Amino acid sequence: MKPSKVAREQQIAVFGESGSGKTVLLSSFYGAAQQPAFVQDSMYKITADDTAQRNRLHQNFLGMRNSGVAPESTRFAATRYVFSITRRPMTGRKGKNPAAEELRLVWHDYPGEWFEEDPSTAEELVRRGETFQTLIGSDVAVLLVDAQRLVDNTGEEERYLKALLTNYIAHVSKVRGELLPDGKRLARFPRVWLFGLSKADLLPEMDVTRFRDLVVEKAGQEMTLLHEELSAFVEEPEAFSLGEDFVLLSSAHFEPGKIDVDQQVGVKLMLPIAAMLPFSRYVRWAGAMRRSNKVAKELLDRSGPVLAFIATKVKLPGPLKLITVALPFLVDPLLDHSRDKLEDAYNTAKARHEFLTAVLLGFRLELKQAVDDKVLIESPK
Ligand SMILES: Nc1nc2c(ncn2[C@@H]2O[C@H](COP(=O)(O)OP(=O)(O)OP(=O)(O)O)[C@@H](O)[C@H]2O)c(=O)[nH]1
Ligand SMILES: [Mg+2]
Repeated sequence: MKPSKVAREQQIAVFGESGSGKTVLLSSFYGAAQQPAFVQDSMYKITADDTAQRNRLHQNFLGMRNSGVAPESTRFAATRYVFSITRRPMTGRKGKNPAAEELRLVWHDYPGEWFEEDPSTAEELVRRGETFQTLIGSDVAVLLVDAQRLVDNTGEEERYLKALLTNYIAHVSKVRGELLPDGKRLARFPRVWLFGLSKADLLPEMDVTRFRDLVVEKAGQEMTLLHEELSAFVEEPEAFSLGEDFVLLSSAHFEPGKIDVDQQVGVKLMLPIAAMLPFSRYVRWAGAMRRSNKVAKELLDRSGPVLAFIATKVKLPGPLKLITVALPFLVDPLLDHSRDKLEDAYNTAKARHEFLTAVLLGFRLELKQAVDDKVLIESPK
């Protein structure tokens, strides 16, 4: 049995001030996936469902690569991008309904301006609330920290970091009034919030541990406040993490007049982060809750089908009788096994052309690799 369509759709929301690199990140993510090198190596292809978006993203990417021109600022335009991740057509293989194996990624690009300027009218305030509402389906949110601003504030990084987080806090608190007028909390809300260092190429010495230490040291208090502000949206706020996961992101290497899009850091991780990173945590959180708990059920509905699917497919040894029915006996099929075992399972799935299994296991392996490469910190909790 394959995970349902809902379980195969993952959403990610990216927050960052104007100019922090959101559009370039999205364009690089998409453009790189259209490059021959990616297309040849990869089992899957990534396509933007909407034709206009598809063309715009690809154009942005080509403009950077060929002419050294970055895309224009996208003021006030909150946009939702939908990508299909599908099996690449392989010669000699037929049958199989490809749609049944598709994964979808929804990427929410949240306007940076909104963190900096108050809404000028009541309608504008409502619109911001509504846009925020569309993000609620996301499992993961990334808050960008702009390396350029850190460079500009060398030696007094706290000035930028405190101001940035204070902006996020103020914004979120306003939106909450709009979104939860009666104060009722949500079962469904992004529960995993990562910090991403955008333009990481500007700070080549900075590995992800140093990035985390910098944010915690310089803006720890604001981080706690933001945690309180955001976790107040959700039912069962103990199933919520902010500031436990960190990632380095660089969309390209920027030089005067030239943009080298082949030099990326972390961009490819956006898909595994959206599609895999939250699941193991959901299982752990759900396991700590009462069996009848509504949120536990919600968390397992999100993660269970995908993990159970992998577990049954890869036949990893060990106590793998899984999920949904037996909350106290939950086992995470991915974390409890060594990398070698996962790699074996991945290679087997690949050799057997088990597309979805191979892709999902591949995501897990990419995350592990990124942790080893000091590009990603994944919360141990
Ligand atoms: N060095 C470096 N510069 C970058 C990178 N990504 C973006 N930039 C620079 O940052 C500028 C702004 O990036 P955008 O992606 O347009 O910023 P944005 O977050 O979409 O901004 P708004 O649309 O105004 O919200 C770009 O024009 C580039 O000059 C990166 O990975 N490395
Ligand atoms: Mg933009």
